[in-house]
Amino acid sequence: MNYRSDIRNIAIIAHVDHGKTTLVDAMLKQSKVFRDNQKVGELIMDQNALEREKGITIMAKNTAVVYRGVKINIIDTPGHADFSGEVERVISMADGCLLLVDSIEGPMPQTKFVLRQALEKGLRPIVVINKIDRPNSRIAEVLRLTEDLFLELATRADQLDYKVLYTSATEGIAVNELGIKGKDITPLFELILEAVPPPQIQSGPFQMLVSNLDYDSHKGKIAIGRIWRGKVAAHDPVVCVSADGSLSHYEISEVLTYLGLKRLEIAEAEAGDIVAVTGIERVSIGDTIASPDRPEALPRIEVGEPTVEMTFGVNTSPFAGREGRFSTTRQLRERLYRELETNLSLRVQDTNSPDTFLVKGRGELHLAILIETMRREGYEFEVSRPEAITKVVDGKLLEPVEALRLDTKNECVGVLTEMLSKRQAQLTDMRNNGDDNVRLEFHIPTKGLIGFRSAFLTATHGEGIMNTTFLGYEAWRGNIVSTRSGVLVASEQGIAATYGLNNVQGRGLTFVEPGTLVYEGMIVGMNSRPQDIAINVCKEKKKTNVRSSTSDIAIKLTPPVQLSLEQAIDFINRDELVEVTPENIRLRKKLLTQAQRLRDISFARRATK
Ligand SMILES: Nc1nc2c(ncn2[C@@H]2O[C@H](COP(=O)(O)OP(=O)(O)OP(=O)(O)O)[C@@H](O)[C@H]2O)c(=O)[nH]1
Ligand SMILES: [Mg+2]
Repeated sequence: MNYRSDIRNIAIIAHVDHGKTTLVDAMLKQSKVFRDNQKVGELIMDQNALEREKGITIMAKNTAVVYRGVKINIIDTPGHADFSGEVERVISMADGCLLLVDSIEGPMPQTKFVLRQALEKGLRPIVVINKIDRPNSRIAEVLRLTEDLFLELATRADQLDYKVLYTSATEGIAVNELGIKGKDITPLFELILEAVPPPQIQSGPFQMLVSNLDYDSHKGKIAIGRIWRGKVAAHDPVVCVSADGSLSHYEISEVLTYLGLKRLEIAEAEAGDIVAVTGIERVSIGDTIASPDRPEALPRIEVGEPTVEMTFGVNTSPFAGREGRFSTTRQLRERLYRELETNLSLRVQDTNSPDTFLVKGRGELHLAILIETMRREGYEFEVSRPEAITKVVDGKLLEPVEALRLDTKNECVGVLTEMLSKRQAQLTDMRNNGDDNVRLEFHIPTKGLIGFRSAFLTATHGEGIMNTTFLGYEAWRGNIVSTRSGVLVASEQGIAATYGLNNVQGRGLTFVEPGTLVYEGMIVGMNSRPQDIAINVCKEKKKTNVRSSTSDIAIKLTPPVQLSLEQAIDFINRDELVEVTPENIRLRKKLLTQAQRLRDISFARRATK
């Protein structure tokens, strides 16, 4: 077996927000891949609009820098548990990884998940304790906890023999030992060269595993992956081996290599490198591109199963077709199935109803990001409440169960444990981390987590931190009784008026402001009691001959509660939908008229569930 000493392939893995993308910034900036006057800002790799808005990485991405003549291929990954599929998808391209651990938070649930993945794939880890600039960092303890994690997860003795580095990604500083004053990120580059094994290469006919796809309006589909065997050059004939084993013949148009944020055309690339190739029209992630001489498939990428599902349907509200550019069944179906090419842990299924599709993902956020992306592209549609995906094994009904970790204040413990016991959670650990801070750990069925995030944020006044990790499937624990109160439903179509909304506010919270177009069956507020109430929000104050315009002005409405998309899908019950368009997010009853809802006998029964 030969090695390529001119390349290192590393993945950057960690729990959410521990500083992966910021560390990539530091590496890019120091490698001078930008022009001197180029303004690059922060979180350079998080280029997708939603990533920038939310400040999180959603998709794994490649970049590369050259240090002392060695090309370091870097893969930035997301840390949020809902995007774990992205980590699983790209991790096998690397030979080593930087496991980042926040110097205050220490190892968190997703740290464990990604380290396990990395060790299983045989990656050589380097531990990077990040954010050492933070005043109350507790580095010694974090190191000890990280060691415990390795002891728990390592399957071979040599995996315990990892190197440690200390960084401040925001300041662009890395040091090998604490107490040394660092000046730049050089020690990180040196350690990568020393501790990450150079890629092994096989000679022979070309073979590459496609781990990522991109699209360019001129070049068409771009297949990205690691070359495992042989060489590839522009105009080489190749074969693409797809999931069902079928072979299609193509000619490579271009071979591209990464440098900073750019992809540069090169004449030829060799085994061990991570490259992008164009010219393969029909290629999916997991396919092997190989020489026609030996078109053997590499093992396909395996990602974990989805745990949450919801339906996506054609918009059936009275306002359908008004706000979106794409609203037909065909357009919705094509878009959803197209998503499968890149979103590996997503599943899409047709249902009995031709206008409705079942979409399965790794969590509510995973699905919410897809909804938001489609809405921005101009799609309008309606989605149902997310449900945990159950399955039957040996005649037994099973459901997904997750570990839930909450960091909160002492005074919230009572409320939270009560809320969670109704959601069938079992307390597994409780620790006082000094002061007023408590860490609670639970095992909870996924169905009990649906709708919990917003309840948790309300209960902790937005200050608590919650994390979940998938544990596995366990026996079904029975239905959970919904504790959400009833809703206030518009009883007719029109424009919401101050007078009408004032009536609503007498009963609970409003979701719309005066001037909003509403339709019969649209949810305009939350009742403070368990029942749903239909209410005319378009009602104006009766005009009398006496001029009394001031009386209307005198009504002071409390500003409406504006639910974000994630809050909206978290909020609705089974007999409700969220209508999503590029311009609006509306909540509605599935059955729009009061008469229909009353007729639906099971409605009342379901609503109490
Ligand atoms: N003080 C300090 N803050 C840091 C450091 N590194 C990152 N941060 C901050 O931590 C936050 C999260 O950083 P990111 O780089 O987005 O974290 P990430 O690991 O890429 O997050 P995800 O991709 O969403 O999992 C940002 O506000 C950074 O500015 C550091 O060394 N010191
Ligand atoms: Mg990131």
